[in-house]
Amino acid sequence: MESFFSISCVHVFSVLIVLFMKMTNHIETFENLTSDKFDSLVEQDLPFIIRQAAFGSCLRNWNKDYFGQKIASKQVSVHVSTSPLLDFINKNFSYCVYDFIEFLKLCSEENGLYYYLRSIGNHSSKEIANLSEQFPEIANDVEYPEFINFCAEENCPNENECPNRHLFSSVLRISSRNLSIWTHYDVMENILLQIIGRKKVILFPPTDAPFLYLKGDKSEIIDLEAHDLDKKYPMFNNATRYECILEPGDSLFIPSMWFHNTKALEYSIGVNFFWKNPQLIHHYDRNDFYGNKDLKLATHAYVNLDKALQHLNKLPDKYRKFYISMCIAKLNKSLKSIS
Ligand code: AKG
Repeated sequence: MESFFSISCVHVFSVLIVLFMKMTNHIETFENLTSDKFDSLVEQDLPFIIRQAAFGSCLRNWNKDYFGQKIASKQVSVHVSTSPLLDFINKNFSYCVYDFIEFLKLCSEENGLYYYLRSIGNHSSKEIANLSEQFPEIANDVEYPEFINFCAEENCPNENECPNRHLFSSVLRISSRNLSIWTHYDVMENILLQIIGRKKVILFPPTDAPFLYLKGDKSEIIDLEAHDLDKKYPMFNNATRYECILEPGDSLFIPSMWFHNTKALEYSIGVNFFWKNPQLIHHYDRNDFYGNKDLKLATHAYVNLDKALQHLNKLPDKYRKFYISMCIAKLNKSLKSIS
């Protein structure tokens, strides 16, 4: 009986491991990158972790005492919620303004509320987040490793031909323990540098869009760890999950259009850097302050698609069904022609 019980346990355990391996894809980790290696990895369009790269003294100096000396009374606008699962679609948080040092205290203690700073421009949401502009006192603590190859010119006149990368934004992110950010995609590539605490990141490739119950760039599925997700979201089973845990000093390359969700396993401080794709310089929306507005041509396409559906919806069902299927066939043909 006892041996039957232990054999069954081993069996269940192996099935669970196999299921976990099937569901979660591996994210590769690299150290000592050269710029050629970094370029070739970025080209692959897969997330990857970089261990212990030279991101400057932030990795040694940043703590509460240091911030107390440098930016104690700087005012910051912060998301505050009674739920650790921030939900942008249903807005289960409010924005509150604190002195930086007061915010750090609240954010790092367990007090029944969850806090999240995503730094923004000085003039509310009409400016791009940039550490040098909003946090000049600590900005030099963050350096960019050479392999990223950021352009040294602040306002490079020739962004679409220049061989270097062009920084779009540098964003300070501070979260309470257990706080998670809604699943979303960004139109720009970025590196998420983890400085204090551990953070879990779950990603899905762009091809998973049909399985993620999207509203714009955000998924309706808020708790990715819930056990009964398939009841409410049956198509989510088809998604291909990539998952990793970032330790302090690790950074993660997040390709553009990859869905991602982060959960701070501990009180957490990080910075991320978005950069522009030279081929898309003229396609970005000028009012995009977050790196997540759809490309202008895609927005036009959505508007026209809505118009097309409005036209077809005026027809009787039989004809509407026929013409919508014709449109889908056209879209599928176009999709198949992309390698
Ligand atoms: C991003 O890097 O685009 C994120 O959404 C990161 C969110 C976070 O870790 O706070």
